[in-house]
Amino acid sequence: MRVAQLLAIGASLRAAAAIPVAADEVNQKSAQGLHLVKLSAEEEPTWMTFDEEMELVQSNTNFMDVTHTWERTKKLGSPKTKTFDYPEPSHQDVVEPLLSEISVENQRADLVELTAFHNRYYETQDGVDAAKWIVDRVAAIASDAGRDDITVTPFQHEFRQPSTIVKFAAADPEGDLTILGGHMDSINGSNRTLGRAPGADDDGSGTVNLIDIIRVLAKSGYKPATPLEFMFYGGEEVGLLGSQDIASTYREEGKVVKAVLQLDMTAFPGEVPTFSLVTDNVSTPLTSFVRQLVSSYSTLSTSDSRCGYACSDHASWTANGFPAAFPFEAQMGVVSNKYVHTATDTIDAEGFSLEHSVQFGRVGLGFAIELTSA
Ligand SMILES: *[C@@H]1O[C@H](CO)[C@@H](O)[C@H](O)[C@H]1NC(C)=O
Ligand SMILES: *[C@@H]1O[C@H](CO)[C@@H](O)[C@H](O)[C@H]1NC(C)=O
Ligand SMILES: CC(=O)N[C@H]1CO[C@H](CO)[C@@H](O)[C@@H]1O
Repeated sequence: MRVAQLLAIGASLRAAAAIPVAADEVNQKSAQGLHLVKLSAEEEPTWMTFDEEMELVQSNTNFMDVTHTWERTKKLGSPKTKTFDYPEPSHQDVVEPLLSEISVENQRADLVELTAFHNRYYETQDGVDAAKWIVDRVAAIASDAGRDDITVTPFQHEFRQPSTIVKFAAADPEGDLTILGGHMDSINGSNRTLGRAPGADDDGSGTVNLIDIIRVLAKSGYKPATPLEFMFYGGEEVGLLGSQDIASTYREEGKVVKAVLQLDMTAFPGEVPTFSLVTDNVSTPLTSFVRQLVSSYSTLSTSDSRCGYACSDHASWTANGFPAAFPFEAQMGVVSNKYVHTATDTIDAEGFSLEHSVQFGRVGLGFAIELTSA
């Protein structure tokens, strides 16, 4: 995740961004190693070298790298945003007995293994191995639970690190889709390829929330009435690459997605813990629904945050017309995890709390069950 902070570099690059991108330009320029980078919802994207793009990462400037999605989404035109009614939480009888199964111990065990990879950068072997670790871990969970109705599939991109998609087969396979996701890559802001980037909070925390929710659902024998998918995105830190590719693909395929939950950084609460809900570039009805889930299934109160353009993968879904919500570990701008994108974003970092993160697992479990139960 990247914190919204438009510093000087962002502003200077914006000025050059006015010329519309021509059709052949994308192939030509990307063959020369340039990247097409979008810095706001309104403006045309601009071409940059990879080093220039990475200066954006270092200065905490939000962007989407649209090199491989610009032409595709342009062909699709403006997305037709479909609206959905989200019912009040009403499956407490199913959710509540499972809440205590969402556990600090399981999340810690997974996180110890996940953060042991030197980094999870989108173009390193470690980044590829970490994606494989997720596939293997979830496949083992499904197999231990005797669940051949749960499938685990790598989603290959234009870069080395695949995303992973986990699908629970539904009683009604044609039903509208519910998605929970987070990014599995990490980055060391100053030494991207070789530097240590444990990414415990960003976004090991969201990643192990998802694995834990899958584990609890699988073990409990829960079978969704409507389709349920979990996504572990690759390449988020370098411009939301994995989630853009998947969200564009789902739009191309005409999939109907009724809800997307993004979990990116859930373990750094600050002194007064809250469950903070991002209110910009999200679906307002879905966010209201998540607010109800927080009061039903967590012990925290909510606060609101604004996160700006393209700060995490929910923005890829929003840009493609799909309703997304993004709860965050703390109020943005009030509390910030200063270890993010460094070698010290570890489980042992001062202020890191899996007890806090578990609250997001509980709400995520409620989200999955409430939206996919008959
Ligand atoms: C990047 O990290 C590696 C591994 O720790 C180290 O050997 C290398 O010198 C670092 N490079 C820079 C430019 O700091
Ligand atoms: C990046 O990685 C190097 C080598 O592991 C480490 O020394 C350095 O502190 C890291 N950079 C940050 C910003 O943590
Ligand atoms: C696509 C979109 O809605 N982008 C908006 C996200 O939120 C910021 C404000 O925080 C706006 O400036 C963007 O236009």
